[in-house]
Amino acid sequence: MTPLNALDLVPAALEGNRRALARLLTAVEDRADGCDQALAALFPHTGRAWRIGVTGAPGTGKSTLVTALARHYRAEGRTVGILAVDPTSPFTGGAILGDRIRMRDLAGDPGVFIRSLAARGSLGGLSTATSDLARALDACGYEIVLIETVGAGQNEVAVAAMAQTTIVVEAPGLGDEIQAIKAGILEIADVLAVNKADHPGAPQAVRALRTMIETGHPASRASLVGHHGRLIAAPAAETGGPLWVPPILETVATSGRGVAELANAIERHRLHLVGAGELTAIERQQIVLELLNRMRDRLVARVLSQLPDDALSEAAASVQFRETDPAAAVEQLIARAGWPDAEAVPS
Ligand SMILES: Nc1nc2c(ncn2[C@@H]2O[C@H](COP(=O)(O)OP(=O)(O)O)[C@@H](O)[C@H]2O)c(=O)[nH]1
Ligand SMILES: [Mg+2]
Repeated sequence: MTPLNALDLVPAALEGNRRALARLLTAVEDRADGCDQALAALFPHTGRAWRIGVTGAPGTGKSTLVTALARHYRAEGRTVGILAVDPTSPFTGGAILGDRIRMRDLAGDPGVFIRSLAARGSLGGLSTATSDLARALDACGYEIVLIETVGAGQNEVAVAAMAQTTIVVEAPGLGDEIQAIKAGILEIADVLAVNKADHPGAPQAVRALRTMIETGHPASRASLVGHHGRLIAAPAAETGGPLWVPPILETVATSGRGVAELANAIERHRLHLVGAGELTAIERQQIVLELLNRMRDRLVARVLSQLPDDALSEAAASVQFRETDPAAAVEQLIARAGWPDAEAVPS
């Protein structure tokens, strides 16, 4: 039953057929035949979902928090799509029993669609696949799309580039609280969740984060002003609207404590973006990044398709033995692929 064209699955998926959607997502992830046409057919139906990225170090409780948020939104009657970009995701089955039980009722809920992506595809493509899948869920009527990624390396930046609200999850008891906060992660946080707030180290983690926000957040550098003893953001020069200072919320994902407040912070952030007129600009910026990403993926695939299978490892060997430098090796690969004017390709 495999040789169906992905495009053939679109009408049923749009009508809410979960099996069709599941197969469609697999086809998209596998870049199967008809996948681009299917995505093109889905595209006019997108733009309604609110995409929430959830990122942070392994073990901070992202998957549990995503489950708790999904349950919260379901109680409000909203439909939820979940994308877990995490090979160790309990959504994939690698969970301990308690976590699996917590997720089981979600998995049986027709208003929830859960998909985990293997972080395979070493030649990039993961963020493209993720945004394609998020769009498919959006098109098929899921009002909230939660995207979980492990905050290790490029992932957290990629998730921020496809989410409208990015939650950075921290947890006490993972060693040095601040060490878990990598450079740049605060810049992408719209909301900070200190999860495992049942742990005695939670207040300390909150304090550490607050200090980092107050000293390091772009908003504070630009224009935080004292107001009734609290720091508030002065109007941003570019937009004329108020700057958003990421709130810090304590949560216990396993019990649901603080989850309503977290959802409330997400909603306030959404209203902020809409109210400040920033949504359009942010979306434009995200699309620019997406187009660049897709262009890179396409060009790399095109060059590789015009080279013999071992060309890349040959080039790597030549770099390894100091016969060629990496930049020159790339120029040679591009030229060997018969690229019209290899020299003109900017490095
Ligand atoms: N005590 C406590 N444990 C939690 C909490 N949230 C998650 N956990 C546990 O922490 C472990 C890792 O959670 P998981 O959601 O898989 O973390 P992830 O790697 O960030 O996705 C699991 O055993 C959870 O049950 C919490 O708020 N309090
Ligand atoms: Mg996880």
